[in-house]
Amino acid sequence: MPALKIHSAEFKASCGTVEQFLKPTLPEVAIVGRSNVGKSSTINCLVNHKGLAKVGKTPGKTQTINFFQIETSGPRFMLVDLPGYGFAKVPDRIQQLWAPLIETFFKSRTNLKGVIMLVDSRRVQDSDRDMLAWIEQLHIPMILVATKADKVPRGKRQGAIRELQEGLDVEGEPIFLSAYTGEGKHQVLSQLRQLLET
Ligand SMILES: Nc1nc2c(ncn2[C@@H]2O[C@H](COP(=O)(O)OP(=O)(O)OP(=O)(O)O)[C@@H](O)[C@H]2O)c(=O)[nH]1
Ligand SMILES: [Mg+2]
Repeated sequence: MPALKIHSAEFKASCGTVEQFLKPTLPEVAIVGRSNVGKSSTINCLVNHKGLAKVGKTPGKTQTINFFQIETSGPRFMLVDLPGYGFAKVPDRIQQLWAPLIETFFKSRTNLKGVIMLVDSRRVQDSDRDMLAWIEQLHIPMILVATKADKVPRGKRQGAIRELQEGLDVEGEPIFLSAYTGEGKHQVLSQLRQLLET
């Protein structure tokens, strides 16, 4: 399937509580993954807009649920940047605020078409496997993406794929994406189109 063409992206809302969630009017796709895995960078890469989602050197940069409205060659939709989970350096106090927020998001968004699940192409952790299993259990369609692909040389790709499959307990191959070089972007946009058109 040809890739989705993105025409524009616009920040709509930043929500720190469930009450602030936007009315579910458009189809939605959420970006999920550990803190610092590259969620915000991936959004900027997919929509060709460098400063749109705020990127951070330290984990825990995104602490609210951020909605971006995306105009495309196909359907208009909402791309949703979630706070990351499972990074030891983020204080428990903050993680305890995020977990219910993310859980309510998944359970209440009737218009959620799917999630783009991000894992670091160099290492998976138990929290990744838990999150993936939970999304599957909720029957939410998923695009699995391995981020920071520029850090894994071609010669090490097969090994990295096997490690990811074993660590996450999945059979399919993740799409290797680099927000820096754009590798894998076309594939993600193609799967995104499929997700939105089904
Ligand atoms: N090498 C490399 N670094 C990346 C890539 N994508 C993101 N990064 C870096 O990883 C760090 C985290 O990126 P973010 O996009 O803020 O990650 P996040 O998942 O949104 O993080 P939180 O909001 O804290 O959950 C930043 O220093 C980015 O520059 C990539 O494709 N390649
Ligand atoms: Mg972020």
